[in-house]
Amino acid sequence: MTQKTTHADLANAIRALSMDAVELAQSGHPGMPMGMADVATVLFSQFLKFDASRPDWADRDRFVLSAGHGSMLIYSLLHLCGYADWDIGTLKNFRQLGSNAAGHPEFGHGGGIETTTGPLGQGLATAVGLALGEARDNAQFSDALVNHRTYVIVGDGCLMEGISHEAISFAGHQKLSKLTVLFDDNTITIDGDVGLACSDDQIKRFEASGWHCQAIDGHDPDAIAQALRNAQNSPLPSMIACKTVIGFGTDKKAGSSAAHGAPLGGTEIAAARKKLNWAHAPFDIPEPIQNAWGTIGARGALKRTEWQSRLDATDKASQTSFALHISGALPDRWEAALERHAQKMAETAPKMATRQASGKALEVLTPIISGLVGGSADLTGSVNTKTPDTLSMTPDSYQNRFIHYGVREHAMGAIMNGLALHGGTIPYSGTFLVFANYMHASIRLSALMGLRVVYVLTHDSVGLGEDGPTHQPVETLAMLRATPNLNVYRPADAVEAAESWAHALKRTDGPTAIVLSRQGLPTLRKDGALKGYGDRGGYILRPTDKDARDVTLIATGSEVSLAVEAQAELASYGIRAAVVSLPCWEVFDQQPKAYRAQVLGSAPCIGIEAASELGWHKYIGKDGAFVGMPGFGASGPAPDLFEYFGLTPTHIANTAKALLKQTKGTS
Ligand SMILES: Cc1ncc(C[n+]2csc(CCOP(=O)(O)OP(=O)(O)O)c2C)c(N)n1
Repeated sequence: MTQKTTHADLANAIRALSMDAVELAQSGHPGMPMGMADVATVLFSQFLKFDASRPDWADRDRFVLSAGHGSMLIYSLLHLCGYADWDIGTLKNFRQLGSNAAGHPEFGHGGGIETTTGPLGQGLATAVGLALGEARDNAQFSDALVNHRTYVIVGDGCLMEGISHEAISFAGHQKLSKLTVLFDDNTITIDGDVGLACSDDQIKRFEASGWHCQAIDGHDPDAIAQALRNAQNSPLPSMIACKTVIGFGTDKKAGSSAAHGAPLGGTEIAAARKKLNWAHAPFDIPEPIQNAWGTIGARGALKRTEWQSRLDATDKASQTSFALHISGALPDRWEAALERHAQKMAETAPKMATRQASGKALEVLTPIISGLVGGSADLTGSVNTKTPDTLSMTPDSYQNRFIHYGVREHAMGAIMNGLALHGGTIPYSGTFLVFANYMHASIRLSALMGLRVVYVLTHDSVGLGEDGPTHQPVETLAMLRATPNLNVYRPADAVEAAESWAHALKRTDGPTAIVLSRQGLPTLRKDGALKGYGDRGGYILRPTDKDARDVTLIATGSEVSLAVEAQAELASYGIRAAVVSLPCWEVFDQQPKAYRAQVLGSAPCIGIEAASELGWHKYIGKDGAFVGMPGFGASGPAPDLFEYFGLTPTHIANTAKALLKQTKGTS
C-alpha cells in the first residue's frame, strides 16, 4: 500500500538534497535551505505560477533567492520540479567548475534562475525591478497577457544591507502589490545571533515604507499558505516574516550559526536523517516523492496553455507587438534617425555639453524605441535623461517611461537589472559619475549577467567646477574600465555621444556606461556617419600630413578638444602631432591588431584625461607621458581648475616637447 506524500516529505527532500550536496562538495551553506524548506515547499506547490518545462514563459511568476548563499534551496527545487537543466548529476557537482550549480545562483546557468544573487540585498532590489517590469507590462498589455507575481526570499543579511532600505522604500512608494518578500527570520548570521549587530523591528520598518506585513511560524504549512493568500489580496507590497530554525532537522547545529555556512559532518547528517525520518541514501529521492514534486513542476502547464490561447486569440498586430516587446528587438527606424541626428550635429557643430548631447540623442530615440525606460536618481535636469516622450511613472501610470528613482543610486542599478531581466525594457538612468561608486555592486552584476542596461554618468571630471572634489570623479573611470564586460564610453562631442548610444543599444550582451561632461564642448567631428570611425572605439580624429608623426596625443571626452588645440600649438613649433580620440577602450581593444597599431602609431604617446593615470600605460607605453589628475580635484570654477591641474593645450604641448626631447633629443 502506498502512503500519500506529505508536506514534510516534500520539504525533507529539499533538506536532504541540500545537506548532502554541501557535504559532497565539502563547501556551501546547508542551514538556510533546511530552515526555509517549508516556506519554499508551500510557495512552489500551491502559489508560484510556473511550468518547469518552459522556464522562458513570459507570464511566469518570478522567484528570486536573494539570500544566494542558500543556493542549494533553489537548485533542489529546480531539480525536484523537473527543470531540464537540473538533473541529479548537476546537484552532485554542486560548486564544481563548469557546473550549473554554482556557489551562488547565476543567471544563465540553467532555466529557473531569474537573477544572479550572492551579494546580499541585491536580489531583493532586483526583485523590485522584476515587479516593476511586470507592473509596466501589465499596464501596457492588460491582465490577459501579463499578470504575474514576484517572490523573493531574503535573510537577515539582505535586510541589514543598505540597498534593502532603498529597495523597500521605492517598492512601497510605487505600491508594487504583486511583490512578496519572504523573510527568513531565523535571527542567525555568520557571527552568531543577529542581535550582535542589529535590533531593528523589521515589521515596523517595512510598514513604515508602506508594506503589508505579517509574522508567522515558518514551519507551519497552513500558516505559510494563509499568509501567502493574504499577500495576494493586499493592494500593497507584502512582507512575511517567517520565524524559522536555521539548519532545521539537525541535532546540535540547528538554530545556531554552526549550521550557516559549512558542511554539517557525518554525525549531524545522520542525526538529521533520523530526526526528519529520512531513511534514504544521499541523492536518492523515493519515487512517490519525486513524482509528487514532478506534478508540482507541471502544475502551471494548463495556465501556460490558456495564456498561449489568449495570446493567439489577439489580432496579429498585437501578437507581433508583444513578441517584439518581449524579445527586446529594436524597431528598424531608430538607427537611420540617429544617424540623421548625428549628421546634423556634425554640420551645425554646436558647442554643447555631452550630457546635453546625450539628451538630444534620447529625444530622437525615445519616440521610436518604446522599450526605452529612463530615469534618474533625483538629478533629472542635470543628467538629461527625460524626454518629452518619457512621462513620469507613478502607481497610477505604470505605463509611463520615466522612473524617479529618488536619491537611491544603489537600488537604481539593481532595479534596472530587474527591469532588463524581466524583459520588455531597455533601462537607462542617470546620476553623476562620482556616484557610480555607490552603485558599483549593481553595475558589476549587470556586467556579470550580461544585461543591456545603460548607465548615464554625467559631471565626469573637475570640469564640473565649484561642487568640488567630493563630486569630481578621479578614480571612477579606472574602476569602471576594470569591470569585465562593461563598455565605458566617454564621448568627445555630440557626434560621439550619438555613437555611444548606438553602441549601447545594439549591444545585447552587456551594460554600457556613457560618461558625459557637464561643461560645453565644441563639436569636433566633421562627419556623422555612425558606422564610421566611432564604431571602432578609437580612431585618428586629426591626422598629420601623410601620417608622418612626431607624437600622438590620445585623449577621451572633454580632453579631446584640448588635444586638438595642442596639435595646432605643436605645429607652430614644427612638431607633427596626431590626435587620437579613444571614447571606448573596451571596443578599441577588440579591434584587429593592425588597426590598433595604425591608430596608436609608433611615435611617442601622450595620454590626456582629467582622471587618474591608472590603465593608460597600455596605450602610451612605459615611456609615454600622461596629462591628467595627480590626486583629488578642488573646489573652484572649471576653467580655473583646468588651468590649475595643467589640463590646457599649452601644458599638453609642453609635455610633448619635453617627451620628444627626452626620447629623441628634439626640442
Ligand atoms: C554584501 C555581502 N556582504 C557579506 C556577504 C557574506 N555573507 C554571506 S551570508 C552572510 C550572513 C547572512 O546572514 P543571513 O542572511 O541571516 O543568512 P543565514 O545565516 O540565515 O543563512 C554573510 C555576511 C555577502 N554574501 N554579501
